[in-house]
Amino acid sequence: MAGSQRVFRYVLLAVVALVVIFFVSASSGVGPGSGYTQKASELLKGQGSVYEGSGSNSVPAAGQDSKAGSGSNANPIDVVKSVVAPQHTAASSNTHDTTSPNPLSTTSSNPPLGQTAPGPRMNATFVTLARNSDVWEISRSIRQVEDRFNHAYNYDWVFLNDADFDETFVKVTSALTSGRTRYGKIDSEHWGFPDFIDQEKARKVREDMHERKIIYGDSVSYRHMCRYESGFFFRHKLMQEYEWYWRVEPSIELFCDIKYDPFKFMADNKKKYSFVLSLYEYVETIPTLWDSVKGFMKAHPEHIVADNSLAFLSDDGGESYNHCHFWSNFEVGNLDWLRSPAYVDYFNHLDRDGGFFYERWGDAPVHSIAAGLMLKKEEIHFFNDIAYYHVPFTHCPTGEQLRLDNKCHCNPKDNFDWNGYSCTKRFFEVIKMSLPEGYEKEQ
Ligand SMILES: Nc1nc2c(ncn2[C@@H]2O[C@H](COP(=O)(O)OP(=O)(O)O)[C@@H](O)[C@H]2O)c(=O)[nH]1
Ligand SMILES: [Mg+2]
Repeated sequence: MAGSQRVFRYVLLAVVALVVIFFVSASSGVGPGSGYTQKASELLKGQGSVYEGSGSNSVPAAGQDSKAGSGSNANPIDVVKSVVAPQHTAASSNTHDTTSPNPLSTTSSNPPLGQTAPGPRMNATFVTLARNSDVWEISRSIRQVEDRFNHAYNYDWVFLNDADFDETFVKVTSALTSGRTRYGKIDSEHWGFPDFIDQEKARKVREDMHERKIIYGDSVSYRHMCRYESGFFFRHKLMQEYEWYWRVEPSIELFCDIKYDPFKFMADNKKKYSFVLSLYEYVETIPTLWDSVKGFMKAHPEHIVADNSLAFLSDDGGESYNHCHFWSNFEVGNLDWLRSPAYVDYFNHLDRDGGFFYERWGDAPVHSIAAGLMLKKEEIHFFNDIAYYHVPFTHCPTGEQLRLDNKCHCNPKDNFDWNGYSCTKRFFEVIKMSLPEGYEKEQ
């Protein structure tokens, strides 16, 4: 008992001694330890400036010169601040004006928003056919195209309409685009019934298709749109100066970064037409299209190229159409090809047969058949790395590494390519290319 009392007295004495030493050193401005206490209080002050967003030690915003802040000791404090930043309390978290750049962040190979990619640009433009009422749907598409690609390339964007674009459409779309925007009105001769069309016959067709519930079957404007996209958009005055186009429709999505220039890719690799999705056309809308095509092939055998991809379009050497087509709401293509005598003869032949109005021929099979017959196989390109959605189909690139490298956010299970209703597998067979690794898992 006496032993433990002695131990207690020693402990008490030690505590008293420590308290005395502490008071002596804390009350003195000089002497050992003062440097540490000063630094500690400065650090606290520094933290205060992060939390309160005020004071001479406030941190420069990201991108600004950190030397523009306070004194010469600003930088070491900045580092400490950024390290302590995760300890912010809820009450202080809404003062971000002094938040320092994250020292752990890494730079990406994709140019950050607002920075342009080096290198030459092609003579190319985006092109969109739209109504004023499409403004918010096309805005969504533009934002995606800009974020995923064009913020770094700043290509022009041509908007075409059968009516005048209104102020809102122009204001909103030009604010969203990084390149030059141009707005064109379509000539009435390119958007309307040609004089050789029997209006009464066309009206009866629409009534009949309405009754049979064929999608857009009763629509006049949809037919004008399909005919315009088939035969005229590339001849519009605003489009004349370009060699390449990329078609963009309202409400599409792009799921991956595009870290190179697809226009330049097309030019460098001698491509003329491209696609991301392919499928079978709704046969009720094109019952006599292939008859018209056969008539064209007979009238203009000089336009049919030797090394074509007829096998993509027909299973019997051209006797009948298998209804495979590239989905034309996405296209990157060559305008000079569309303006060539071969394509214009083809369009004129089809137009004369009247199927844009007596049936409901879509521009997708019209473009696809032209590409299949009048381009060499190797001039058609499948962009596996451009991930795309237009209701109701998704092209999500096959190949996990590709998706990770390009920051894709599509679910590979949604990929349509290897589905039985897609014609993309057939395209691979025709061009004798092996299917991308991992395709079996997506079937
Ligand atoms: N100016 C104009 N554009 C149209 C008209 N109808 C369709 N479009 C555009 O033509 C493209 C195809 O039309 P959309 O409604 O997307 O057809 P879908 O994709 O086949 O269902 C889109 O870019 C539309 O904005 C129209 O009457 N006038
Ligand atoms: Mg559409």
